[in-house]
Amino acid sequence: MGILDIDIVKAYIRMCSDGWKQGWHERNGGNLTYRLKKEEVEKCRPFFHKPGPWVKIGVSAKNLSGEFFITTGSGKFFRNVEPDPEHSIGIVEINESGDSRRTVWGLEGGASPTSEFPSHFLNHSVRSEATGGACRVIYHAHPANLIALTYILPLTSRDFTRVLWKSATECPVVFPNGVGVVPWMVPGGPEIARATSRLMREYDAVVWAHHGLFCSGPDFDTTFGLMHTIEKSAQIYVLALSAGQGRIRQTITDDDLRAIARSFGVRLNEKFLD
Ligand code: 2HA
Ligand code: ZN
Repeated sequence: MGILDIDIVKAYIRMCSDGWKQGWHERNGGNLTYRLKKEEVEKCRPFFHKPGPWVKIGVSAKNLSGEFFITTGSGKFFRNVEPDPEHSIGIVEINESGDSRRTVWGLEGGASPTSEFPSHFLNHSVRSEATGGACRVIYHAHPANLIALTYILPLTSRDFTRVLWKSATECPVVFPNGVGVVPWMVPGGPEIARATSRLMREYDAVVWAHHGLFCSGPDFDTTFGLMHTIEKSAQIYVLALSAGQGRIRQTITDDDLRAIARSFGVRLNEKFLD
């Protein structure tokens, strides 16, 4: 029995492999963090090593003080997570003031947590607050069709939400609040982290223009499913535009969206409906 036999660690690794198989993680593209439950920390603790030094995150969140996260490593490849977890992922602990982290397992060979750790951290903070502590997963990927849309649609939450809701019938049920859109920004620092987390207060998915998508959720299935659903919807829209040479003959109407919401018992974000 080792740490790699613990269910939550196995589930984390499986999600990395699933994302790789979807083609969303070229080279070192994308990153995944999971906020461990107390009982999961206790299961993993016997395998922790002497903690590394405290390192400032660059942003802070009081509500994450003392939490533990599984994280992918900076510069590490999703493709390598399953064959080489010890070098590709790790577990970090957050300090009392919620502004520093230290490695307690993995990230061997001197690796650091993902370069997008500031964005993951602030997103965990706001999503945890917005969901009464239910949110545990933040997932960033580079799905090609969704990224392609950021070259042809206006970069607004309204434009993206409406196109995605109307490109696959289940979409309004899966993300009834819609999606946020962050304009192009330099990745990897506190600025894009703050811009993303402001939108994550309202949406559980946020597009990064010309870059990728951030999704949040309570567990791996829901969060992976959200990424998958949004990318599939984007793919259908791209296929329809391509096959129709830019002309959409018919689509799901706003009244159709309202009918789906009524039937499935979800509340759609009204500001996106005409
Ligand atoms: O880790 O995806 O946004 C590589 C990235 C940065
Ligand atoms: Zn990225």
